[in-house]
Amino acid sequence: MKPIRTSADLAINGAAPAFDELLHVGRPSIGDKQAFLAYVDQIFERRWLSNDGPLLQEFERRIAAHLGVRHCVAMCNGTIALEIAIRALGLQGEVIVPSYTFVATAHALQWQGITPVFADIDPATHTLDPAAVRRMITPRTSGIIGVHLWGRPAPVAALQEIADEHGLGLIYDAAHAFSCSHQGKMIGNFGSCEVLSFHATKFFNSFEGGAVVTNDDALAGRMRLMRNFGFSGLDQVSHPGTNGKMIEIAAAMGLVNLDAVDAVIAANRANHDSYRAALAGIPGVRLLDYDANERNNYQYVVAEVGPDCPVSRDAIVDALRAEHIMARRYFWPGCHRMEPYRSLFPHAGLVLLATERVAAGVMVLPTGQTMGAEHIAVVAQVIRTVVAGAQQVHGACKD
Ligand code: T4K
Repeated sequence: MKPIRTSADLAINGAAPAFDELLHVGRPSIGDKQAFLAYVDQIFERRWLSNDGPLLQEFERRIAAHLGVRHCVAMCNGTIALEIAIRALGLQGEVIVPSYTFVATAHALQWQGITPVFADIDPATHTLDPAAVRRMITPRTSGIIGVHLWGRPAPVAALQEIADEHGLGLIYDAAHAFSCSHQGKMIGNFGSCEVLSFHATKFFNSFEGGAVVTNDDALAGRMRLMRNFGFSGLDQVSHPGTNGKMIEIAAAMGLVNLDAVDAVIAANRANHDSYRAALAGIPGVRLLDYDANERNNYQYVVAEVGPDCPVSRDAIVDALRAEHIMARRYFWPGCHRMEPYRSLFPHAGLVLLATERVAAGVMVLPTGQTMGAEHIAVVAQVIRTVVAGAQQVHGACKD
């Protein structure tokens, strides 16, 4: 590994990159390959590839048990799971969501002719600000979708209070929050239902996949019908539906990765600790923390570059990428600045001040099973060197 002492050692200034291979945010964490291949043998022997197969059923049972929730309805991905949850709850008109989230949260509404109304976030937590949610309620509002961003819980008690007061549906997008808890209760048990993503880049993956988990028997029943075209018998269709089914090979990957959950958490947690130590003292760069009293998956290493940093977030990200460290600017610039929302609501930014500020300062750094303390020391050293270089320039300008 090249030594990085001064700005001249940085790839952005012409030196060789620190890493030969790209270090990605979202490199999949994977369980035991042999166990997966044994499941593949079973799938081939049974010739049962999809539609409520035995592995799918086992997967759903184990996810529900892991979360302590009555029902897990597994789906082909988290976006379809969101769409089905929204439809099964009968949401319509306007639904309040954060803009500071992956665009799928908003698209799942817009795709179904429902208007996503963006409410601002609390800049300290990056999740919905309940006071902002209240301000966005209109006679057309039918629901709220809270997002447990980065695996950190949305303000569930305050959102439930608002939903009850106004008779609104309440769903959580828990795409980031599998295997996390809030006040000792597993995420998956809040609101009417919660939506999980098992995409390759997630803490826990089934290649692609997702699920809705709920304690509501009737809601679960409706969603099971909806994910399979509404079929309730061989020739019997009793509900409108779509194709949201999870296939057996995905369930197999999920089962294998479920056995690895604690090992992945341990790796992510060690990486998070390494980042905290390595980034300490860099002016204007702050690592978002997890509540040590809760169960966390530590999947996202979120660093905020504040106004007290002498260099911009984008300049740091450019320098990291030149070293082959593929830091991400999740979820910049906010859904409200993406199409179609930018055209539909050109002035949304006026009420999304915290969203805009947070989105402009966040960079997400690589973690997971393929990263270790030695990689993290280099990532931090690049950031430290970029910031120190900018400090020197600022100092020289003042003199
Ligand atoms: N709600 C929230 C809050 C979400 O974050 C998401 C998804 C959803 C809902 C919807 O759930 P799904 O329908 O996806 O189940 C990604 C993912 O596509 C998306 O699943 C995820 N959130 C979002 C945060 O990130 P990209 O465009 O950044 O991912 P992608 O595919 O470019 O992967 C990122 C990097 O990871 C790659 O540059 C390389 C690495 N990678 C990726 C894949 C797929 C690998 O090393 N191996 C791989 O197999 O959006």
